[in-house]
Amino acid sequence: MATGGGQAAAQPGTAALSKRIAGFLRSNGSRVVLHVDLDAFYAQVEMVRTGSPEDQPLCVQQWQGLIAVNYPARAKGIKRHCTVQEALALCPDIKFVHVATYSKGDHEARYHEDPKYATHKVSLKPYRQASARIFSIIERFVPPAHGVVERASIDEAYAELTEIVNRRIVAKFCAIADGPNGIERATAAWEALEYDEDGPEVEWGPDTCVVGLPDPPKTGDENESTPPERRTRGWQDYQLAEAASLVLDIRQAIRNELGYTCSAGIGSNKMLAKLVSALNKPAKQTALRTGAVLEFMRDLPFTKIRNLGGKFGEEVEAAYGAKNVSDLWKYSREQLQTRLGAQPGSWLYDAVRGVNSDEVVRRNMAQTMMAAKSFRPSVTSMEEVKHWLDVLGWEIHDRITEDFEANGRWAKTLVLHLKSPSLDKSRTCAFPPRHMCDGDIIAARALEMIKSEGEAKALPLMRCSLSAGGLFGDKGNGTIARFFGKKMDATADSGKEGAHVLEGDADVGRLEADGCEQDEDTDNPDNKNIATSSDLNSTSPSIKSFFASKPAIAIEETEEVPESFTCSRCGKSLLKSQQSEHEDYHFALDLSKESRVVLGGAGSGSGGSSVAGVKRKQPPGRSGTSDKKLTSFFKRE
Ligand code: TTP
Ligand code: CA
Ligand code: CA
Repeated sequence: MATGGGQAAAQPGTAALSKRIAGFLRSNGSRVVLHVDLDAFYAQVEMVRTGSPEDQPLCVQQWQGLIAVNYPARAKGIKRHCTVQEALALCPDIKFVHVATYSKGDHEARYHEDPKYATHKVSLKPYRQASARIFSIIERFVPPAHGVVERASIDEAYAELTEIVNRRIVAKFCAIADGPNGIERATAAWEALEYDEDGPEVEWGPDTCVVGLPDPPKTGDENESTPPERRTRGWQDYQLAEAASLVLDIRQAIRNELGYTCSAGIGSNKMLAKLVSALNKPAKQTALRTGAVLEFMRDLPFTKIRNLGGKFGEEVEAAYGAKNVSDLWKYSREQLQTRLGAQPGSWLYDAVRGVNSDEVVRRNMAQTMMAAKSFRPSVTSMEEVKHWLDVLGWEIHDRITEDFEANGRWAKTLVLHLKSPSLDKSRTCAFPPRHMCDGDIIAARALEMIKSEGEAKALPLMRCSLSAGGLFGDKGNGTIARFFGKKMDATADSGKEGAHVLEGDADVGRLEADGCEQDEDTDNPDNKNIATSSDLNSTSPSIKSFFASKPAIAIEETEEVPESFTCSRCGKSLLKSQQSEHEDYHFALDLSKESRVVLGGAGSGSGGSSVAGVKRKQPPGRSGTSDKKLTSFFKRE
């Protein structure tokens, strides 16, 4: 049974005790945030689906590239950028699983024997479905009444755990109140901790790695007592340890119910949780005690911090000749602000001290879905065009049906985009009503639009996409939710990573490099990386309206593209190499929007983010108008 909020026993006097403990934790504790990331995600989905033994090296293949490598294969030296041949040389008994694809006549994606780039189209549906199941488990433990789950990518989530953790602590003491003289005993137990100046002692369990403490003993003896060097003191540690036990439950549920392992980071904000979640991959969880934050960050290259990996990080490096986080400690907030601008300077001052007030945000569902294919070489006959309309039509149908089952909504518009030497144009028509819709009908409508544009102009066709738009109404209580027997949140069961795309959409291309077939983003012909999409959900026509609502989760269908990434904020599909810069852009945008000073996240109510136990009010410089530097970020985009 998932224990989201914890139940206070209904004993007389417990209400007052609950209130007292909750109030104490609010003012003496800190915020607790979780970051979860699945280990070798696509590879695990294929391991479970194919019943592959845990120690069998396995790679997920997309054409000739590897997009996911499981840990046994990594142990043999195989990496994501290896070719199939290189992987075979390193590990002759490696198992390859090609991602599911659509071929002509397929009404849904299948695991084809020998899919070809020229005739098939990648589908990430199995991973979206696995993702939805994982998220529904996390949400069971973090119900919306007391926490927030933010889907950060297809295999990553943040969760605001502060209130849930505090409720669990309250529940623990109130449980003592059961029985004769219960309330006296519960109050005494609480006061013994509350009045202890050093704070409560915390024993870190064997399942949690704690930054700065020795690794847990590997004896596997559950009854063994916690070694003294794995005991600490303090209220923030107490909360983190409580969170660690909850996170262990979540990870075990994912493992037991679905068969997947994941890694997790637990800290006092999103930035820190994410920084530590990959420290002990795979299948481990890591906690960062607030008292250990500065020591942990001291020698960290500052570019590891979110938003400092790209252009902004380069500017900081150029301005200060800094490499590590601690190189930036000697500058005052004002100095950083003078050089970098009021908001970026202030943000940086906080970030290098582990202070970050980003909220965990529940994201809206996508309102548009796109299936796209780029052609290298271009398609030269209408026969071939029809083949692809058929494939794209059935893909859209498959996904829209899946979405209907989960969310009870149906598209209103069908948008066709064509790119040829003489055409770069979108046309829109009504989406076929649900009771008379299938992939052939969608393809036929698309063909009509091409005909009305003029077939000759469409050829040679370089790229073609179909989008289903106007997906309004987040019900979130559809059949998939019922199937799993759980209350699923509307934002989470779309099964996709994202959603609103600003005008952009992704591209598919291909290029042979080093014997490895790769796709190339056609917007970046010089880039050797593969970039494709397939599936973006687009909606908002402008940045403004996009940010007026909470951004939906970006869709991950980076179809045929090992080295692409899809922005979880806006759904744009970009080259991996552009990721940092793109995140800078959102960062800048966020800063300019940040007129509110929201700290502590959902439920913490503490009014300040904290590190090392020191509560901080945000400086006035955090809010305000964008300055020149920010304007330049926007221009870059
Ligand atoms: P990641 O979380 O980056 O990687 P991973 O889950 O495979 O491995 P790790 O244990 O290190 O977290 O990506 C999640 C999935 O996204 C990955 O399994 C496959 C897909 N992906 C791509 O298709 N192309 C890419 O370039 C990357 C980075 C990921
Ligand atoms: Ca992962
Ligand atoms: Ca990830």
